[in-house]
Amino acid sequence: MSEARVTDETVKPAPKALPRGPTEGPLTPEELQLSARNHSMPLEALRYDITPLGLHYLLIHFDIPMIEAAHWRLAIGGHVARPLELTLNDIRARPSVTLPVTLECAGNGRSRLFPRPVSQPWVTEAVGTGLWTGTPLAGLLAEAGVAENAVEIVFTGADHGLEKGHELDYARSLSVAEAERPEILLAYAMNGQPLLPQHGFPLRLIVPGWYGMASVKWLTRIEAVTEPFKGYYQASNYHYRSGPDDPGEPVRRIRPRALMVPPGFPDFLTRKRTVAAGSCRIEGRAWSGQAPVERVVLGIDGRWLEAVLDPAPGLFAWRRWSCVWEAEPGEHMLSCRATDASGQSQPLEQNWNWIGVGNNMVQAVPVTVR
Ligand SMILES: Nc1nc2c(c(=O)[nH]1)N[C@H]1C(S)=C(S)[C@@H](COP(=O)(O)O)O[C@H]1N2
Ligand SMILES: [Mo]
Repeated sequence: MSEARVTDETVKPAPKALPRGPTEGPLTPEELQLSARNHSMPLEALRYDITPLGLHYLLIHFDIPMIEAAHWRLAIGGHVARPLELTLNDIRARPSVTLPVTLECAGNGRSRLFPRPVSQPWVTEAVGTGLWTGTPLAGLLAEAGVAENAVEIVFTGADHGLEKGHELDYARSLSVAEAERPEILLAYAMNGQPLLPQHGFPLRLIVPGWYGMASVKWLTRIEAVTEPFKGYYQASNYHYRSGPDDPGEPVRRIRPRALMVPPGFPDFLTRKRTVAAGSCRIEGRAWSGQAPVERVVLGIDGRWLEAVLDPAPGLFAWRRWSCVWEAEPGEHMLSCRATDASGQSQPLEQNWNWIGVGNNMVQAVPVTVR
């Protein structure tokens, strides 16, 4: 057998170095590589209350770890009275809860920012609603006995890699009070099936209401700590920063957003929509991690119509909305805008920040009516 040879034809250097900060330039090869690995939810899947397996978005920083359930253990330790080591069967034998939860990546909307922070270049569809089954974290924390002086609980995944020169495991923390909220799950099933490898098999955290980074996948360790956790994804990444030197505010709960099922049919390359003239029902979903969505309006060339909201399938899941549009021939711009019970609404202009998180600017969908 001849030895494989690496030649100039097979390996080409990247055309230029990755820009260090936001860019006004075209998409880089690194962004293309990330977006091919981490897919979004095709917007036509907004038709489902529960996103079918395989259509939910994915965000994986490093590699998907391959874990065999038989050899896997969850360690619960640190400042606890009774450290635990549990098998998947131990966790499955505990009280279980099934909850529809809308997850959204904090970077959703990033590629619509100008200048564009160079990272996973989401457009608007890094969202999905899973029906998650697991055991409430609070029960296990009570069993382990979190020490009085513990301030946070740290969750560590089995995946490992480099970020800006730091070598690390993916890990995030929650304050003890937040971790004890009853809806926080250690989930082993999604839509009635064991977790798929890419969604965190065999066990992941689900933190309803928070942007996706909090819901640590491939969990291996849960630790009570007496000092605030300073891990990269907690202390350095996931902050709303105005520039590289601004420490910023941590990213937590999901800001309100409404999206529509793209009306009519698309052009293959541009995705531009064509709709038949006449009564056209526009529908979509709206969610917020801060308070229930109370209102959605559909914008037609800057004129706003009130949409009808269906009941939400759960406290932490998106709501369907719909509205009838009398479509007249010509070129139109449709948009939709959600407002939640805390009074927060979506901005009409970009929500710019250094790493491109929390950009919930309203969606704009150009449509040709004929
Ligand atoms: N261990 C681990 N957990 C993780 C991540 C990761 O890369 N590693 N990505 C986080 C981010 S940023 C998001 S948005 C969600 C995505 O979850 P999903 O891929 O199941 O949709 O997982 C979170 N949990
Ligand atoms: Mo994310």
